Amino acid sequence: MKIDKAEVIVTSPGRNYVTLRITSDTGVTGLGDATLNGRELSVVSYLRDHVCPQLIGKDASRITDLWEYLYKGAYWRRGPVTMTAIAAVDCALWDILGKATERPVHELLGGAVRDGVLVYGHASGRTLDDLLRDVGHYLGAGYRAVRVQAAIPGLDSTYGIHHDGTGHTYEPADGRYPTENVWDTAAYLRFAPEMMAAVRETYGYDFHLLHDVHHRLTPREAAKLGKSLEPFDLFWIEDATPAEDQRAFELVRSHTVTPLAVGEIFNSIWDCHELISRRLVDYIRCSVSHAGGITHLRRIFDLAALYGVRTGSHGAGDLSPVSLASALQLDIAVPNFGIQEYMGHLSPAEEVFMTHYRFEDGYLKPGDRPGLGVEIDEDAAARYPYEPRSLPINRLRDGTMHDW
Ligand code: GCO
Ligand code: MG
Repeated sequence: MKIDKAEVIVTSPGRNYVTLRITSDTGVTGLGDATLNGRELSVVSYLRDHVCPQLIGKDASRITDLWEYLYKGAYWRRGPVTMTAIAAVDCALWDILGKATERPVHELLGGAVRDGVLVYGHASGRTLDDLLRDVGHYLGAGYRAVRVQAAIPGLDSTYGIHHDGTGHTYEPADGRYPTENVWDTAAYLRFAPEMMAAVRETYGYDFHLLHDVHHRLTPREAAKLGKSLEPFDLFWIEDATPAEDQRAFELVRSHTVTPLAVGEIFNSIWDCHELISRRLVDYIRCSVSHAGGITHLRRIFDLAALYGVRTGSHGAGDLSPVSLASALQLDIAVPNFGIQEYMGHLSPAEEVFMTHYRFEDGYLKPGDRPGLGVEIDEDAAARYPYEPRSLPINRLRDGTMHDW
């Protein structure tokens, strides 16, 4: 079974998504998500100009060899653009193999080891009352795990708060410059325990509570946050410090037992092997579409399993339904699974991507369609052309650029 075609589809149904579609000479198609939020077109070029031409004529079922061919063959290893492109090829090839053998991908990975994938939803609010209402909405809908974020009193805007009640926090397509937010660590550190106390006082402890710090603290500040949140029994705090400094976690770890999660900006096992093998984190959160696809993410998860670190794949709405379908195939098949982020997708993404996973009682079920279980409608995709958007930036009150 040889690769006959490799095409890149760019579309913006609610937000921008880049999809790689590979077709075999036997007429089987496979999809891979190649979306890199805010830098989408760089991956489009990497694929169209460099990778797609090299795929033609290759054996579609030699997935690991093609992974190595693209990783070692480029000479320039790792990095988000390269690894997102390789991930898209990898997922598309798993999709083809699944369809060609009439098996869902998780069966090719060894089969399901659980009945459903525990997911967390995103609750947020401009005020504590709004946040509490939103948490109630998720619990009422059957979620067993909820991430909470609220606007910090005294700041004009805080990243991660819904604009429109959809659960999504995307940037409006209003020009080439990113939105600028102002950040104040002291105000945040005072507010975070108050927010968690309000959530636990209102809804109790019988669900998992998560929080994302978006890389904004120093190790000492992160340690202080972790300690102050211990009474509220969090499932994790995510991205407490800038993620590229793996040693930073030593200090955080030695001062708090609040579980730590990191990984959404990592793109290879080399970014996290020290964190994992030294047990400095509890959850590794790389995404299937930014960390080299199912083949490479499985290596990261297997390494994590050796050290008792569990998985918590990134699943924000800026990753397409193809990414979520791919993540679920892996989540259901790895023994050390922890949790999967689930934001869902903005309308009209459902016109473009036909998915078969379903939410039931706090879990996502990947379904048993052959392959990844997701298709794209190219005519629908063409109705939603690409719109340039940037992620926001963060400055301190005096104008200094701050960590994201
Ligand atoms: C998350 C992420 C998002 C990111 C986004 C960047 O945990 O869902 O932190 O909030 O900002 O995925 O592209
Ligand atoms: Mg995050």
